[in-house]
Amino acid sequence: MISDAQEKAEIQNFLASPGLLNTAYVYIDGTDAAAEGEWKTDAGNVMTYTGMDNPEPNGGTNENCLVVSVSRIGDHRCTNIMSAICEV
Ligand SMILES: [Ca+2]
Ligand SMILES: [Ca+2]
Repeated sequence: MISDAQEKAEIQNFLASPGLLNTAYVYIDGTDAAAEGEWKTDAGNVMTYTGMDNPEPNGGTNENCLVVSVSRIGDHRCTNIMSAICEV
């Protein structure tokens, strides 16, 4: 879960690292599949910060997974996601 703008920037900087997935969308543990517009982590915790960039979220009930790329956080179709990023 991304907690704030600083963590968002750190993750986007990481994705921009040479040799990494710098054009891909990566799943970051958030979904509004259960209730449209109510973003929760996979563990069920309500997210107070998602870091989404205008015009996201824009997928309604068709896009229920939170993804990050080097330039944007937004909702995305859960079926299109190739990779995930994990916090340890
Ligand atoms: Ca949605
Ligand atoms: Ca979207």
